[in-house]
Amino acid sequence: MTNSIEKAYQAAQDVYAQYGIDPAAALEQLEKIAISIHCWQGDDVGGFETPDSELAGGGIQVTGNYPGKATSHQQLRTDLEKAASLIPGHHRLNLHAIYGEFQGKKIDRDQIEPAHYQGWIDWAKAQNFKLDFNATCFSHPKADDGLTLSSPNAAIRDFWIEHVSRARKIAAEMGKQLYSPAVHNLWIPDGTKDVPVDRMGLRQFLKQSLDTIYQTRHDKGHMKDAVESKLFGIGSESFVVGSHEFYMGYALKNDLMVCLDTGHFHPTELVADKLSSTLLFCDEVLLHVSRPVRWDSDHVVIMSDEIKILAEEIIRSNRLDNIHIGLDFFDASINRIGAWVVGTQAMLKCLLLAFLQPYKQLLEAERNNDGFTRLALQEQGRTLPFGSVWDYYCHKNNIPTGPELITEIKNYESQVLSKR
Ligand code: RNT
Ligand code: ZN
Repeated sequence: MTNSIEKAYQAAQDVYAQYGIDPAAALEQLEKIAISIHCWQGDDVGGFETPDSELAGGGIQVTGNYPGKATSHQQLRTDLEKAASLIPGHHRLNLHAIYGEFQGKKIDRDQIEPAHYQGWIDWAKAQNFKLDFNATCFSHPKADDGLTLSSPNAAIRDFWIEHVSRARKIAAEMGKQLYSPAVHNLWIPDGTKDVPVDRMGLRQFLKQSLDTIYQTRHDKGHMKDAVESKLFGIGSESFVVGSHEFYMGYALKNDLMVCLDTGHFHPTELVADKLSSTLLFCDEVLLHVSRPVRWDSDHVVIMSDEIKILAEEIIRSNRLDNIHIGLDFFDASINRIGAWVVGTQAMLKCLLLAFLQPYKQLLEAERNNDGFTRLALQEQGRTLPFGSVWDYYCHKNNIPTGPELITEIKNYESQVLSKR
């Protein structure tokens, strides 16, 4: 097996050499990219506030009840370690506030402290992970009527302002201790099922709440802020307060990042196409890579055309350091470790595929107005032996490929997950 992977890699190197592409250099570049892996695929966005916390309300939904989900910090960490061992490279872990360690106490969201996340920071240090963080403005009685930071009720708004402010502080503490700024992303579920009367009023409330929250600035060496828009959600079909225009405007005026989630736009819009425009006006951007199937369904990321084009745009922008690649999918209907591994590998594979395109020649053809050569090269790029380079990368990192990878995940299922 080893031998055949190496042989295939050598053959691939010869093919790529015809285009002046060096697969070894592509792998070196890929190795430098850290993906922010979301913890919430491991337990269906439930969190551990109470022993039986589960995703509730909030305009998002997880479907499926495949056995073996993590129900404690220990289980989630063990699962993450397993998943990470099957993903080449060094990556980040993205946590939500509901994953704090509350020691069985009822700590409401407006009471969270850095201490509740120290266990994660220590674990991250030991695992060589950097952390990112999110306030959790859903699955809570004070979010039940669908409005949080935009609620006309001042007490509700204040509660969530306090929560988000604390979450940002926690993110700063994570970044400080781990020597890498934590991205704090804010997504709120606010919206209405039916057509609202006062859109402007709700957006004004949201703006006012954000002004209070972002008045406090943290050291950018410790944390960076992002705000995430949405198009519609379950229960917010007719109107979403935090629309794209709302947050684009807010982020530009207040020096924040926008978070572009691939599931949060009209089905024919491509986030890939938004990246170059956004980067011309914003220093940095956060991506939530997901797979919407007809709606914001958060399916496991695969090598779809959309993500391939996104990866090309990421690389061709020449702004890799300014693009934070986060994953945001959750499927409860299949092995959850498998979902993490397949989804994260798919993102990495799309990036590798992008690094392996004959970019120089493509650009030259485009500049020369040689549409045929551009088209032909684009088509050839699709079938170059990229799989051999990926397999070699995994092999070099002692990660099984092909049927062996599936067996490895199934073994973990029978030895660990099925005993839960
Ligand atoms: C929801 C947003 C948000 C969440 C996570 C759990 O539509 O995409 O990013 O999925 O915060
Ligand atoms: Zn998202």
